[in-house]
Parts: sequence; structure tokens; C-alpha cells
Amino acid sequence: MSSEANVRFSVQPGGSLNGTIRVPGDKSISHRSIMLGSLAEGVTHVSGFLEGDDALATLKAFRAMGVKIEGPDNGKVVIHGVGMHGLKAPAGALDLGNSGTSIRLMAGLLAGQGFDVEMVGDASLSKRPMRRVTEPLAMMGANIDSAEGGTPPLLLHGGSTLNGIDYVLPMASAQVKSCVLLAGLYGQGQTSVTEPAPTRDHTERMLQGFGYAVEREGSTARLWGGGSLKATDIDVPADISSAAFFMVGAAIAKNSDVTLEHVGVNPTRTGVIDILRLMGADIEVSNQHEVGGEPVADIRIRSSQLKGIRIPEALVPLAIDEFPALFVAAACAEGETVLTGAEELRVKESDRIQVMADGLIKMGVKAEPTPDGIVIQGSKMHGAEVYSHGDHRIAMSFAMAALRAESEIVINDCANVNTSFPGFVELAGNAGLRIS
Ligand code: SPQ
Repeated sequence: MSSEANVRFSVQPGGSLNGTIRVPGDKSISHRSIMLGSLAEGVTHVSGFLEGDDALATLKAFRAMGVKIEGPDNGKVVIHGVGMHGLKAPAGALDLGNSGTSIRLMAGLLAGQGFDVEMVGDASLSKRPMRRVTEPLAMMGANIDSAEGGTPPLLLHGGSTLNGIDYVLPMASAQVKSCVLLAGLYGQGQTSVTEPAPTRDHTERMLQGFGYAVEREGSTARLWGGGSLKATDIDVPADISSAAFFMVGAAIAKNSDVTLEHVGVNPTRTGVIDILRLMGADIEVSNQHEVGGEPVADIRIRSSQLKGIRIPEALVPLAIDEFPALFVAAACAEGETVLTGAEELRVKESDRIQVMADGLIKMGVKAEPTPDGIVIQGSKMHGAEVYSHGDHRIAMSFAMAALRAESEIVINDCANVNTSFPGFVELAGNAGLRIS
């Protein structure tokens, strides 16, 4: 779970990506399956679960609160739900590793429990902002201490009575939206969240899948506290955020043709497809169908000459985790790509604007960070030694850049690729990336 050992990727230049690939399960949906399955009445069967460190941190945390969870075994997890009031005080602090989703969603779920709980994380998580969740939770009546600066550890004092609130999100964040809605399950009366732009809606969909009514009215999601969840079966689709590395890789590398199977294509997550298409990528989406309330499809992508674009701001929250990979696409495109309205990228596992700019500049690309985005001029890329700063998405993005680099790319600090994409090196290597 930590990035202490310096795992380095060495990626030789050139090559192409080909084949039919199934990337691991969706991280956002995997987290939520454990959380809601644990609080449901009855037994929930999950398949396609992401066996990555982040989702496993959530799984272990619920085990530590007395939930019997079998697996994961080949993506299969069986959760013996304890009901809304069945969690028990854990023996010690819950270690959520690198996972912002775990700590922020669990802050909401645990704020209304009858016991105290402390949540800690690794060096990266311990720097990430938590006031965005502790402030609305305090408005609901929760009693939470954080470190100075509003960062983890979080200490939640049990026994608070929560009241429903109508909360207008100050930023487009699915984690904050989910946190408030999950606290609202324990709140008195109604809780609503209004978002400035659509963000991933897996929490709302999955609550409905567990039989909990969530009303949607424009940009507002609303629920009433005091209900219960009924166990259900969940088929986790492949993660579009993991598929995105292969989409960018196949788009930029000559003679590539990749089909990504059974990918989640929830419209709140497909900004990467729209942005790559605007850049001129050749993408086909087929075999669309719905699995357990989430749309899935196969995505085929072939090499093409990309062109620089001004990225529409409305697409930013719909592609928020795919920007490190999209910056690599921009570096390989003809002309200039301009991103604005993406200041949230600065508070992810790393400052994704600065860290990507630093690496691209080392590779000879003109990349100029701005407070809320970046301007990238497409150009040739030479090899370089770059640093991921323990950020899984940075590491995998630079790995794909090697497909178009003129010499070797060495990427430091790649252990956290396991947080979201266990098996990346093998899968990418089999598809044609010259990675070791
Ligand atoms: O869990 P974590 O560390 O926050 O993961 C990231 C990622 O890149 O894997 C963000 F760094 O994904 C978030 C995403 O950016 C997962 C998420 C969710 O499951 O609700 C929502 C997004 O975060 P936010 O802050 O925009 O709500």
C-alpha cells in the first residue's frame, strides 16, 4: 500500500498496441460495492471487483468494523451485510493508504455511527484536502477532528445526531457529493446535494440498485434518511480510467488497433472518449448494454494523427482522472492543446498539472502549467528519467508516452500503480508496450 520501495518502470521507445484487452474493474464502483454491501441486509455478491490496493483498503476497513467479507477471489467478493446499524467499532485506526475515495466517502458513512473511528492514510493522502467533506458534515451535526490544515488523519466522534441538509457543492466533486449523500442515509429528514457540473453518479445509481430511493432533479440529488439497503448482485465493469491509457497509447502509436472489452461507459465518465474524438482519434463504441444499472460497451481505438484542441470545460469533470494520459496525447498531437477549468487536478494523488508538466518538459515538450490547467505544444519527445511522485496515473501515462519517444523512458516511484491497476506491466507488455 505504500510507495516506499522505488519501483521503476523502464520503457523502450516505439512499438504499437494491439489486441483485445479487459482492464481491471472500476475503482469507484468497487469501493461503493463494499460500502453499500456492508450496510445492506442480506448477502451481496460482487464480480469483477478491482483487486487493487485502494479498493482493498476499503474492504479491509469494513472487515475491521465487523463485516464478514469473503474474497476477493478472481474478482469475486461475497459481503455479508450487517444492516445500517450493524457496524462495530474497529480495534484501531483504519488505514486507507493512498485512497481519497475511501476516506471521503467513509467520512460520510461513519459520521453518524455510535462509535469513534480514526482514519489515516499514506504520505500522499495525508496531504489531501478534507475540509471539503468535514465542513458539510459539521453542518449536519457531525463532530470530526482533522490535522492542522484540514488534512488526515480524521477522528470521527461517534454518537452525533445528524440532520439532513441542502448542500450546494463549491466544486464539482463526486467524492464530496457521495460523502454528503451517504451521511444523509443517517440524517433526520431529507438531504440534497446540488452540483455545479455533472460528476460521476455511481453512488446514486448503486443506492437505487440496493433499493434506496434517490430523487434526481436537474443538478440536485436528494434522499431521505432512515431507510434500509437490500443486498443485491453487482457486476463491476472494467474501469474506463484504466482503459484510457490504452486508448491514448493506441491513438498515438503507429499500426495500433486495440479493443477494450466490457468498459463502464457511464456518461459521467466518458469525457475521455469525447476529448480524444475532438482531437481526431478513431474510436468505435459498440455492444452497448446495461449491467446492474451501469452502461458498459466495447471500445475500439486505432492509430490516428491527433490535433491539438481547446478542451471544452464542460468535459473536465467527466474526464478528471484521464488528464495525465490526455496530456501525453496532446504532446503527440499537431498544434496546441489548451486545458482550463481543471484546478482540481492540483489536489489529486499528486499535483497532476505540475508533475506532468515537469516530466513532459524533461522529454523536450513545451508544456506550460497555468493555475487551472496547462498549454501543451505537440512536438517530438525524447527519452528521459521522470518522476511519478507516487501517483499511479502519472506513472502509467509516461509509460504510454514511450510509444512515441525517441529513446528510453525511465519512470520512478511506480509502486502505486497497484492502487488502481494491478497487472498493468504484464497487460501493457502483452499488448506491445516495451515495458519492464
Ligand atoms: O480515490 P482517489 O485517490 O481520490 O482517486 C482518484 C484517481 O485518480 O484514482 C483521484 F485522484 O479518483 C477519484 C476522482 O478523481 C475517484 C472519485 C470517486 O470514486 O468518487 C471521484 C473523483 O474525485 P473528486 O475529488 O473529483 O470527487
